[in-house]
Amino acid sequence: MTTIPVDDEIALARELRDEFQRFLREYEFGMREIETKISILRDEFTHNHAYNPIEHVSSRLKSPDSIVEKVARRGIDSDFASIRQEITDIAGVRVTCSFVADVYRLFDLLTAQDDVTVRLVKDYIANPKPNGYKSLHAILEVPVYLSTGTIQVPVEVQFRTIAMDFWASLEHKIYYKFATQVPEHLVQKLTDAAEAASELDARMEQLHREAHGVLPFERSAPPPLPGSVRPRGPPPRLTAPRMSSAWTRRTRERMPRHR
Ligand code: 0O2
Repeated sequence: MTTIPVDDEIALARELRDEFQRFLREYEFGMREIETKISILRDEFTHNHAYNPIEHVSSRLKSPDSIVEKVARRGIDSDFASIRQEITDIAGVRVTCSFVADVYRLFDLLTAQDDVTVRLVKDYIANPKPNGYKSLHAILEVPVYLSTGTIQVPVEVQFRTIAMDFWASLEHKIYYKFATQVPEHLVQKLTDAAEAASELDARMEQLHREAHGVLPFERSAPPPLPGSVRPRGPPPRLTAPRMSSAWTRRTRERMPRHR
């Protein structure tokens, strides 16, 4: 058996650590690009429409442990090129909106930008998970301009309402408390709670419309163009979430299918 001198081992470990940090930094830059875009949309909305569709935004980089766990779980080769190709949620941004209509509107506005490429859309609002989980997930690619050239970085953006976010964070805590073996009666109660959260979303949006009339973007956007091809420029007017879901569904049909 060949032995590597300790100094060489340390040098190798440092090299690997540096490479991993460089790798993660690319995702951090991509995440910042998306955060900036969302922050601009939020400011522009607030100033031009006196309305803020975003309640809060949070971001996270997947931890090295979590990346390693996913590589092992999915049987992905452990080189950087394979991880880059296969794991698309290393950078994640979560946008919590007031209403479902805002979720779809923000998705439309972000994905209409020329330098944003939509790689995959999973609409768990139109098609909730069996446990009741709802959110609109999109893997978006944005260019990051480095001293060495331009790279395309994937960022997973999750759009949801406050009610969906409340449910998801509680469910996440329960899931971890029971180490994934959640008792059946709690599973059922969680699913019922998801239903209640959806009803609350619908009621609050209805209430808002009764108090304030249509949402600002519904007032100012041009009417939808005929045909199913989505034009560049301002996205079609969304009179109700269902219309937006339809657009998302059409988009998703053109996207690679999720597993
Ligand atoms: P974190 O720290 O929140 O990012 P996979 O990524 O392989 O686990 P998949 O099917 O590729 O799963 O991705 P999917 O369906 O888009 O879901 C990934 C993320 O969505 C999760 O990330 C959660 O954030 C969220 N999510 C999906 N399903 C549920 C659910 O049932 N309950 C809750 N609370 N959140 C969910 P991570 O990686 O688990 O963690």
